[in-house]
Amino acid sequence: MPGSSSRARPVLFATSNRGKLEEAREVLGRFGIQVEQFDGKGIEIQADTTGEVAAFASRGAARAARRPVLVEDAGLFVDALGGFPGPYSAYVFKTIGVGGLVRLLEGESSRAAVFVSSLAYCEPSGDPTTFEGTARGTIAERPRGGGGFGFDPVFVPRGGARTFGELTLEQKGAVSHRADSMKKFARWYLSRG
Ligand code: ITT
Repeated sequence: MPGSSSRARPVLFATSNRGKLEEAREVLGRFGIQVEQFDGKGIEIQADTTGEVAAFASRGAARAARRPVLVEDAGLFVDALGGFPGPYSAYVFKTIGVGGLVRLLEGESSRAAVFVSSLAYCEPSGDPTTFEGTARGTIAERPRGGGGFGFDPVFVPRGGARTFGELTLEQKGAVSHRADSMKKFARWYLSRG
């Protein structure tokens, strides 16, 4: 239950992405879990799944921090592109950007896509536990909204009309892939006592 319990010590979140950090704080804060940024995500391997990338990085980050850490690897999987960019989303965003992704979909009849968030929790001498969250939706014809980060201006979550970029932090936190994985983590974390 959100707010029913809390841990005194903040959880470290190893990320360099301010948007992810704000979203993690908003969602985990509802559970009474405080989040502190750790600037050392460590090695990001190349792998077919975001889960493998997050799990591997979390081991290195936990050992570097000497404290339990969270690492998230997220990606946008577009159906018409065979799941591309998926685990390569950060690279694709940096290179061709939102406009490039929209151009890749010109003439495609399907604009369906899914955002996946793989969140790995690891203690310095332990093995990672991974939580996965998803958000299904479609890629908009053109970018809309200045909120969020990354591909937010072109992702319309299922059941809505506005892009993630047009939503507030709280609105995105009600439906996003990151909120989904973070809530799964929070329930597990608090249930451990
Ligand atoms: P860290 O590795 O430091 O956490 P990052 O931005 O590099 O930050 P990822 O490696 O997980 O994060 O890359 C995921 C990319 O996918 C990210 O850069 C965005 O372009 C995109 N992405 C992931 N989640 C997103 C979201 O909620 N909204 C928009 N774009 C997102």
